[in-house]
Amino acid sequence: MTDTTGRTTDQEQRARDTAERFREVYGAAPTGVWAAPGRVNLIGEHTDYNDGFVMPLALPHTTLAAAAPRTDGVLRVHSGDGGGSGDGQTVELRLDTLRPAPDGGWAAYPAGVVWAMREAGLPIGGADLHYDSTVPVGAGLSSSAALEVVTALALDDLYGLGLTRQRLAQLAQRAENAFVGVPCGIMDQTAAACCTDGHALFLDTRDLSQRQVPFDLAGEGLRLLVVDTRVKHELGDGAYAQRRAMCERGARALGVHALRDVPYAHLPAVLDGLPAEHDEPGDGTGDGGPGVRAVVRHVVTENRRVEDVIARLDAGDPRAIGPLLTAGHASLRDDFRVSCAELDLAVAAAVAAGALGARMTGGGFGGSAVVLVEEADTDTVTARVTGAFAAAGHPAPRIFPAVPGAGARRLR
Ligand code: GAF
Repeated sequence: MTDTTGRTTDQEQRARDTAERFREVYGAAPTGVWAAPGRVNLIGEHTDYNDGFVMPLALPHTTLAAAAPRTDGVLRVHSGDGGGSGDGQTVELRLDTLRPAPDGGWAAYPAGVVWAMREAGLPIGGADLHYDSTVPVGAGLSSSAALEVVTALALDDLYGLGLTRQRLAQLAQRAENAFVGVPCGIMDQTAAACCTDGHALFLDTRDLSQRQVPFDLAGEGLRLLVVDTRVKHELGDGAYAQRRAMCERGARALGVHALRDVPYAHLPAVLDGLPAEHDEPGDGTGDGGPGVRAVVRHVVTENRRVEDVIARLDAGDPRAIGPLLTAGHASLRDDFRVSCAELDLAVAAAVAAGALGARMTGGGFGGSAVVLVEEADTDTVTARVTGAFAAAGHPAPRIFPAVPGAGARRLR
């Protein structure tokens, strides 16, 4: 099988190719080849920095790293640019001079992981790394987390650390927060590290407890489609941080540690009790962001939707999650205000064409939507969404099925 760029999607072949390319770049064979996937989030958006619930699943799209240790305190990283990161140049850094580097380009992600591991006191030396990725960049499918997590897993193996997958995810998040400078939550890195084939991952981001929830759509005659709107999404800009700040302001106003602590049953009374000043938008970033009342409403209802999705899946009724997905989108669009015209159009066109439910996935402001459809309706829904984009004058979206895949692993 080949992807849209004509490259093989067969993991073993890709692992061989990546090892071969490592040898060309660095002049010796790698010690091994590792993989980490991109993800979509089924439900639970902008809850992970509110101690809430999330439910991502891993995509078959992966970032591969071929790696070998070095003894001279040097880190070298090179990307084949398959997935769009890197420019074909080898970046060489000394471990003892690694410093947090906003605007450090793609190499800041692997460098940040090495920095975070060393900062945590782990005995990490130098390494040569070559990457190849099929995770679309800027599509809201967590290419950054895949890059971080595959680096963490490769280093973990190279240096025989034996860290848990969750610990690797935390180190990867630390790299992104403190080194790259993006204030993301723990969802994407945990998805890349901990997802398993055929499952969605239920994660409680407060205590990091996990449950693998069987998600066999094909067996049910269903499909989950990803609609990549091709509107580039960037977490690094101010809007994500602004939403996060508003949530923190809401928690302070309500006297709770995090918005997770607002019980759903008390939500109407809690919202009524907030003074009118909490309807004022944003914090002056000028993006028309939501006020405190709206972000509280989104987070509390979204956590509830995650619980309801799990209950319906546990009851063996996956079709019944459709309306919850669509309700989640409305909340992200109207209350949290992180959607955009293309995402709204993808969701509206899919639902109008008979999809069971649809929502934006990931941070928003572009990126991708997920659409739950009867398998038999796949072509109709795909055509209607594509047609709606053409009619609106938007570039054609890229639509493909999300088959729940495996988390990070060693390939050879
Ligand atoms: C991005 C972030 F990286 C995640 O931590 C999460 O907050 C998500 O946006 C929104 O749910 O993917």
